[in-house]
Amino acid sequence: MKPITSFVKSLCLVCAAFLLLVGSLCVSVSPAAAETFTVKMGADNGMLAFEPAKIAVKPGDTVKWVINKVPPHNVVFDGASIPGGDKAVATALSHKKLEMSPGTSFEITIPTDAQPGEYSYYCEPHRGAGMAGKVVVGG
Ligand SMILES: [Cu+2]
Repeated sequence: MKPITSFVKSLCLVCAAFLLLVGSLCVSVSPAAAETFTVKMGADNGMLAFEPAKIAVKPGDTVKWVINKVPPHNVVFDGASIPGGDKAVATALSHKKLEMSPGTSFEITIPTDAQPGEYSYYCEPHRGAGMAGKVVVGG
């Protein structure tokens, strides 16, 4: 009986080691969790600007725009200023509604199939004042 018992014991050890290995592989292979980036609308010093004006994201990440100073603001992408030039994509990324109250926020998730490149946007009422930003989508 003894040899069988030790065989079972070593089999259990092999199983445990295998499970540990599989577990650690799963952890290292899983993709990085999607992140949320916050962009203030209206700089702290009252300038008509997005802060930060340029952010780097990955497909699946979310951008959260928050009204900070000198509202109203909105976020408009147009077909001519995004990779691929697809108007429907630009419209889906935009938040055309003017937001008035400091603290109000809205979020836009970058589609997982978004083309990499620079997505330029602007604030409609303050476009003339140069209130514009960029979301740079990495591959
Ligand atoms: Cu604005």
